[in-house]
Amino acid sequence: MTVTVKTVPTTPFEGQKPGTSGLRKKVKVFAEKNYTENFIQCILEAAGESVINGSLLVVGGDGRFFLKEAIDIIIKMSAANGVSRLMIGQNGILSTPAVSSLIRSNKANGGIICTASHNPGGPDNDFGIKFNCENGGPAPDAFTNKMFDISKTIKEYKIAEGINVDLNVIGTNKFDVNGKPFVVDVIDAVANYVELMKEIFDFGKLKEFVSGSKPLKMRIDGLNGVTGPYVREIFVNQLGASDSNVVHTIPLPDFGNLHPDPNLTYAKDLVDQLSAGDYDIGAAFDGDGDRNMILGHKAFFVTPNDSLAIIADFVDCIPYFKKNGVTGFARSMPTAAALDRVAKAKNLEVFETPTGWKYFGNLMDANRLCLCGEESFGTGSNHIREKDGIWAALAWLSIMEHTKKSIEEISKDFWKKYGRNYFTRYDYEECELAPCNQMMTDLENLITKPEFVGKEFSNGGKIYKVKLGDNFSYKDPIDGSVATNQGLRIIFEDGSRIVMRLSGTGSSGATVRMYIEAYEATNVLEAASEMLKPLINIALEISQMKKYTGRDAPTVIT
Ligand code: VG1
Ligand code: CO
Repeated sequence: MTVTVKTVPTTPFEGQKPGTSGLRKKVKVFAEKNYTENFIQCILEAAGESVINGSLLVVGGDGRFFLKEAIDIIIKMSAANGVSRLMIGQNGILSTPAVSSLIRSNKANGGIICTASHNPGGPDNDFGIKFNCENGGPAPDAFTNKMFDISKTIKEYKIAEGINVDLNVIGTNKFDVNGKPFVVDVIDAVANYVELMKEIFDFGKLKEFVSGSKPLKMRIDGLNGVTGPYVREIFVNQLGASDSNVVHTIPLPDFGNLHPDPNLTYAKDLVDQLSAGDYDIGAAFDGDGDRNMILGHKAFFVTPNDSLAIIADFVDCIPYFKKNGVTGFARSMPTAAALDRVAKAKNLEVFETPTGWKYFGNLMDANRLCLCGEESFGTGSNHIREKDGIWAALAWLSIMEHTKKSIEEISKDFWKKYGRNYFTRYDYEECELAPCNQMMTDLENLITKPEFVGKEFSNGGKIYKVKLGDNFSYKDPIDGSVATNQGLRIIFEDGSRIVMRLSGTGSSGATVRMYIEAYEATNVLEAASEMLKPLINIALEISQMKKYTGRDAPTVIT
């Protein structure tokens, strides 16, 4: 059957600017006439030659509301814009790490991921779309800026309405679009990713550890996001865990009304279950499967900063790193510096990048970086070009198996060895945008004045002396590109830090993130909330948080 291509006139929408990780808006916005079509046209035009003539794109999403509609549009528009072949997960399901892996192992030209990640889903909540490049990683700033530019002048989009694919059925669908072949492969969503995990970790050892003579007390929580099928295949089918070890493993369009963000506030059920003391490890992942939270017995919380640093310390117990060697490490700027101490001990390079996984890609491609993470529950390696939740859980199982110790013991040993970077993050979600912008402007003006350096702040018997105040910018060591305005930093003489930035993943209003970090060489067993209280108070005072946000307290404390 020959399908014809239709050119549809359209007009620009305001604000189709991808943020930290793709474009995220309310479902109702994506569902507006031409809204999604415009954005897909921008992606395909920005990718240009690389996605036409003989090209392959991987397409999938986290199962949230509006996924099927969006994928239908992507199929029809890819065909119309000259893409040769699409590879789509069955039912449209693919986790973000799985897309990254599929792009790499199939040498695809890129991929389109339909997700708003950790943002809630359902008809009244969020949807999102992002483009990943041929290295499997999120499109860099230069690419997303190009997309945004196109979105401001777009006049038409192309669509082949006659193409319909049944995403329930695995198989190959062939079409003829104006005389050119167009193929859609609907594939098993988990197989490729599971194979990759089996190459990275020692599944034989892990199976014995998880389900051998003394089965591990483990609770893996998919939060009704995309990881469910991956969790079942890996932990139950491959590692022999029992059904009761895995929960919330069916991807639901509204995540069963859970907020699919694996932190202490939103993954409350996991925290409660672990608190009761029946499990030795708990792990949860976000909507699209790239974030993770790791808890030990009695809900002992491993901060993502420590998790990254501890994995770095034990990198040799993961076969992948033994085989491929260990190059450098990296963390995003707001992430606490525990990792830096491990890098120093191992005599390896460590990079400090802006927030967002896209900034790790070049370093990985240049083989300068093999392990990295963010304080926002993101951990991963150069096995793909996205952070990877299940990978992090398997890394922790490998460390537990190797050390024969509990998660709490492993963490405390680490602090004894390196000291502890106490860390907390306060999120003020969905505040009014204008006053938050004003707060950032005023704070930047204050902290970048020359006389700010050397100023002393005291609270709760502690005195902090300012060493540096700036707005973080980053020059990519590989391609020299510069990212400015990446967050306000106040760094004190003793290495303690206050960092403030506005989130780039919200779908409306402004979310303020305040990050607080203090290092203690020997006093490592205190409660973080107590240890950091003076610095938190100082941060609230300097920023005048309450005045600008109108909030007495944050929405989420990590
Ligand atoms: C947040 C996190 C950032 C992460 C990003 C995408 O961005 O802080 O570290 O890379 O989300 O993660 P922001 O701009 O809201 O602070 V995901 O799992 O939502 O793709
Ligand atoms: Co995510």
